[in-house]
Amino acid sequence: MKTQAGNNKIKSTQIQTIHPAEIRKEFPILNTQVNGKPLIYFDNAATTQKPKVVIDSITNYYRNQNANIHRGLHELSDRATQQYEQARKKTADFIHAKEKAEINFLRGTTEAINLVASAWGNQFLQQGDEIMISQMEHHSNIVPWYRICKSKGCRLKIIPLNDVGELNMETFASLLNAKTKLVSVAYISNALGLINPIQKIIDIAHQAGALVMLDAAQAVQHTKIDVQSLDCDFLAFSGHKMYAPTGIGVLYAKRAILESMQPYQSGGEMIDKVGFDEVTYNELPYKFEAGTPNICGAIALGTAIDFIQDTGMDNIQRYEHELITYASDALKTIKGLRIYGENAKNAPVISFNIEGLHHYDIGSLLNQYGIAIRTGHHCTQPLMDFFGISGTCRASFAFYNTKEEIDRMIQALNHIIKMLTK
Ligand code: 7TS
Repeated sequence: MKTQAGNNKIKSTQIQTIHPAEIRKEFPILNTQVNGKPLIYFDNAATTQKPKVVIDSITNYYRNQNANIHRGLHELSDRATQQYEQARKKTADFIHAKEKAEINFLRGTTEAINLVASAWGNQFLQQGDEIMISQMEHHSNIVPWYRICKSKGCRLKIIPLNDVGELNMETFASLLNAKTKLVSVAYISNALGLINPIQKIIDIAHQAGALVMLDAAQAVQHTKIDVQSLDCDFLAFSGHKMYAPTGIGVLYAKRAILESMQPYQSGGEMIDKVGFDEVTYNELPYKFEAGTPNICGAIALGTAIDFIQDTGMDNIQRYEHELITYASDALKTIKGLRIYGENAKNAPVISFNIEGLHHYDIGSLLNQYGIAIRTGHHCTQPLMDFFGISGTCRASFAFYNTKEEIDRMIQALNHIIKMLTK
């Protein structure tokens, strides 16, 4: 596939279908052998593989461009600064933020949620206030809220799930009241692949006077996001789950909210003037980027965004929906296999267990076939408690995966079942 990094005019309408064979050529790691078998990588919800353009962007940065940003008068520093700020603009456009000052480059989703819980929470929460999250959240969207609620004397309220594991929206509405200051939920569940009705959540929460934070760690790589039309107040995501390197992530927030917030960490680029008696802070977005940031990571995130845009999010979504439907139908042919939290519109993430077998054994044995899935609680222990299990097998797909790979997983699972139930 020919990628045209930086060409924003290449849109999904120009490529009608995903050709996995072509896409796969862009991801060198997919040629790797594992245990003497070709790698089948179904752990994309944990982290995605990186295309050549992203790898090249990293190499090129350190070979030709490395310099610290915003602080050098010399040419190299100027170039690095321009590229870093260009990546911020690409990121703003990618989620349709009003302006690039609303994009804060951080390490990832976890850091972004911690920033909001800590900086916003410490400043604006009062004793007796309430924060609402859901039963299906990743620990990164539980623990920061748990901690700030403990320290401020606030109440952490939980949106319960219905029988199949979806958010119970009626109960959600009834739990809101004037004390609810913020609702923080996953756009897409990392353990189940369920897509939450976030527009409804935002609208209902706003009517009750609460702010809304979206954990979009599992959404940005699978669906178009428009923060202005959603009207969410905060949104967090990680570069490494969308074909960019680890160590770079984003906190989006509305300008007025960011301006009202005190800084999170201090030092470096976040200052305006420093004296021993008084310190003033830099303007947005530098106010929340203390110290030398991950310059190369941000630039590579910009390249990953180009790669996604060139492929077309509509095409990615259509193809990934084909994959998840195919996988779900195929898994259901296996006797004793239970899928958790499935509905017709799931993102390409599927969690299952097989009666009488432990998820850990299934995962270890699939590894012998060169197949990488994730097993365990997926950092969602309260969700596992809801289902009364210790964990699941989770297969999560990206648009470089194929139906043939899914067939090979099904064959392997059938072998494993035969072997373990002899
Ligand atoms: N929120 C969700 C919904 C996630 O899926 C993850 C990571 C995080 C937050 C944290 O992201 P980080 O980049 O800051 O670590 N989820 C997973 C997973 O499902 N398997 O490994 C990591």
